[in-house]
Amino acid sequence: MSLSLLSQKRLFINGVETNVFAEPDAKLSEVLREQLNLTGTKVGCGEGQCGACSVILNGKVVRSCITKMKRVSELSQIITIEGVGEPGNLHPLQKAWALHGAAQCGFCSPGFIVSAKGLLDVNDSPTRDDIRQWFQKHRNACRCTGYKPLVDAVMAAAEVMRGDAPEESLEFKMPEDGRIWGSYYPRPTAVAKVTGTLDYGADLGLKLPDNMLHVALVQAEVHHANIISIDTSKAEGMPGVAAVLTAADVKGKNRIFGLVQSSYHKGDGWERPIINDTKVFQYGDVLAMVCAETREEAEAAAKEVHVELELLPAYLSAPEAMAEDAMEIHPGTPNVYFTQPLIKGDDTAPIFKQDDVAVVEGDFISSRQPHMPIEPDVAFAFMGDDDLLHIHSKSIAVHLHAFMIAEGMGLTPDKIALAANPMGGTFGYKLSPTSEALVGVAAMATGRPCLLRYSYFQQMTYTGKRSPFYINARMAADKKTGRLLAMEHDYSVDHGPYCEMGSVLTSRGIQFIGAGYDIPNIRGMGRTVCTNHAWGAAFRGFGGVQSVFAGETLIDEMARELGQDPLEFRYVNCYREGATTPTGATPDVIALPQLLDALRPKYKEAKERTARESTDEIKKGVGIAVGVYGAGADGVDTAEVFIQYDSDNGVTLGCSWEDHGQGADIGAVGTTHEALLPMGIPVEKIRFSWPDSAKQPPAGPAGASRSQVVVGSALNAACKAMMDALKKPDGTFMTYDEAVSAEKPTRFEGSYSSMGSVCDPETGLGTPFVNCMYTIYLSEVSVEIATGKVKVDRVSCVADLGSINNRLAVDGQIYGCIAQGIGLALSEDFEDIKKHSTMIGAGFPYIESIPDDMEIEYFENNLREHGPFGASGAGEGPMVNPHMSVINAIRDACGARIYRLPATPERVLEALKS
Ligand code: MCN
Ligand code: FES
Ligand code: FES
Repeated sequence: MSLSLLSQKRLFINGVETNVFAEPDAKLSEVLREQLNLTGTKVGCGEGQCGACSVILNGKVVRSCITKMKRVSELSQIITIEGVGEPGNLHPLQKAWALHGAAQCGFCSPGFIVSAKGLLDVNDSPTRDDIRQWFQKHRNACRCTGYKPLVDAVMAAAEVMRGDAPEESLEFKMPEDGRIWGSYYPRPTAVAKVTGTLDYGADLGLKLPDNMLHVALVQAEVHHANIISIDTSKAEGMPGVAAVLTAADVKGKNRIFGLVQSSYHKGDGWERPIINDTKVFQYGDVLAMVCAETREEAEAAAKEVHVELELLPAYLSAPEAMAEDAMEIHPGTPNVYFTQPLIKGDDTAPIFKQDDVAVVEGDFISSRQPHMPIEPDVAFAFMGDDDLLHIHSKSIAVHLHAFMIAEGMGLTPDKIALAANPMGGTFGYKLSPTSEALVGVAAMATGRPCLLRYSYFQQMTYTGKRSPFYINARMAADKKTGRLLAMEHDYSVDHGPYCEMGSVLTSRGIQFIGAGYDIPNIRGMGRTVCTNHAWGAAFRGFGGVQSVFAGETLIDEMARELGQDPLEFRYVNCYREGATTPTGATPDVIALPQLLDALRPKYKEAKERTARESTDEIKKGVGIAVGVYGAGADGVDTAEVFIQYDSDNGVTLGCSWEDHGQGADIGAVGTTHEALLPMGIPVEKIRFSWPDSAKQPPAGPAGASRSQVVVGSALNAACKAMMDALKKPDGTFMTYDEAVSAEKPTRFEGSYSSMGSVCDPETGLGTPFVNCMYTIYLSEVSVEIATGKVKVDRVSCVADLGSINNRLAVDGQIYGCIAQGIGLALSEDFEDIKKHSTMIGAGFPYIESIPDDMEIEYFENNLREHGPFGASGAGEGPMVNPHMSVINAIRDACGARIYRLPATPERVLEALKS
């Protein structure tokens, strides 16, 4: 047994003298969180790269995850978020954070607020640049907000603290008409987020009883292999070990269902093991799990599990896995397991041969963008006294996940209560089950609560990624009229080894390459390819991002080929009455001409500015990109919810709208408030509840930007049912007590189904989305010609997302998408496991790479027929094209055309040469 040597120190934590007993090498973050219960300090990367764990130590902002206790001297003064302010007594920074929508998922908020306090303690009048430099220096990273709202919040708080603005300027002012729809009402969870009192998964894990076991994974460090043997005997005898589990301990089929529905899909969808039994399919696959009393004991024992493997060839890209001599990764299923053709209009081959036709063509490779939420994956499970297996995780699809994992664990979905914890961002990776089945198996095998926290390395290497598309595409346009005539494409999707959502993703190519433009004739083919790189997961702008890369490059190049202005060429060809989408559908609204009209003056100004400021060393340019994306899942998309009338005449929302951080709380509360306006229920009495598959009916996943539209419509239906039942003859509504006395119901159900049709498997034609989001971005960039380094100077967005429920939420969605789009364009990747398995290594965009100069203009006159109060979605539409405005701006600045993402300095230099 290892000796634990402690040192005792007297510290002043948040002004209170506290005796702390800790090992000299213990991390300050762990002591604060695990010994002193100060869980407001969050741990993200655990490696000094995200600043989530920031505290003030003797007047200096430090990252507590890399601060060892031996460096914390006796009588040190430490300020954590708990010492900054608390609910009911908020610090101006915390008020400003809530008011400016600076807390989306909120996981980074305590660290940022503490860091900002550190700045204001030494500089009470910072400029925006001072603030940006401070956050850069202290490595405060945010994946949700695009940073601008954070700088706004610090500026506003500083003004109040200096006495230059009244304290009330940090309070939301209720609109006079009492409506919050369309307002900047701060989200209901904001106060908990900015005070660090919201418990995320790791915080809840600390609240589990003492008999809780920690799970450590034994994972493959190769990409493809046969499993020969696994020896657990030594690990089983290690201190604190309660169980070492292998595939043999999984009670059911030991597979996670990959949601295969179509007979056109080869393979049955049951390829993904919970614990791998016969083969390793990708780096990180789980070979065994150790459950032990402490995390350290579990990890120590996991190192002693011995695995014998027979290495197989690793196919780390679609072309490699498609090679003729490549073996089947899942024996019996070809590596190309799904194809989706598109046949629209006339045969395209003759059109491309005509003399009066201009043709542009390109080969594109998009990146394996990692999601990089600040909070790494975390889950726990326990057997409940209700005879259910309770699993708490970052699930954004609670009912779907129960269904996907149940059979593999030997259960039926109704025996699982899958709950979504407050979470620190997912951006779609959590549309896949990650650790749910693992903790479920561990709890079933040991009979004890089991907790699994991924390290950031595990987050990077063992969660899904954006699937790279390999696209060849060409477009033809009439040289005289400048009208698009035809398009052809052929693309392969590297979806990693597991098929979940692979076919849906592949269909996105036919739906969105060329979307936004009236292209009458198209021939295309997409295919899904099984490889041994990281499995493909949903990622914001799923398939749209890759499609727009090809589509908006060709559009831009075609404008040049025809000698036309890129904006005007788009204006001529974009959707108008009579146009059809790539899959032959009628656009839900005609939005793009209006957006381009609005952009034109900004574009002209930007062109003049970049021409004026460009030098031989630093070339400046302007890029435009059009984006269209569906709000809702393909075809018929359904949600069920209920509303409970509470005894204080408020309501509790029974909807499983999962909150990644996008704002399910304000989405559901804002929609319900608007729907129940005639009843006049105050917004504070409309209660969001955290999703749990055992407590709420299936509202469907918080994916596909569907929730505002589909779940919002179901909530609206429930509200109508409530008002119909409770309306009195005089037009007023019964109170709860009156309803009970009159034996009226107090629970009201609502459901909604959208009316799309999935694309035909043989022609690709169909109307998969009846409600779409439209955005156009304009970016200005500077390219350093000597190095190939690109800086984004300014971004404007014009957007038609229908009627807007909450402006703070939607502004935040767009700013966040801009930041992720810049990362996608310039730096982010997950190709090389060694290099790309940390935030910095994978090219995470910190504040210095995101411009402060961002503006958004909304157009709300196109009320959506299929959406509550005319709303469309907001989560993903704004993500499909910001990267392309940057890539097109690079081309405009210096002539370098990028065909492979990201546009690293090396690739820009290479493109400049060619
Ligand atoms: N909204 C609105 N008015 C509209 C449309 C939307 O106020 N007309 C608001 C909604 O109320 C909600 C937000 O905008 O607060 C996004 O709504 P919606 O587009 O319906 O998307 P979902 O709620 O279904 O959220 C999922 C979507 C997706 S698919 C990903 S991925 C994503 C995203 O949202 N991941 C996110 N945004 C994210 N934002 C954060 N901070 N973190 C993530 O992981
Ligand atoms: Fe400490 Fe990331 S810097 S958790
Ligand atoms: Fe910053 Fe989510 S709000 S990471």
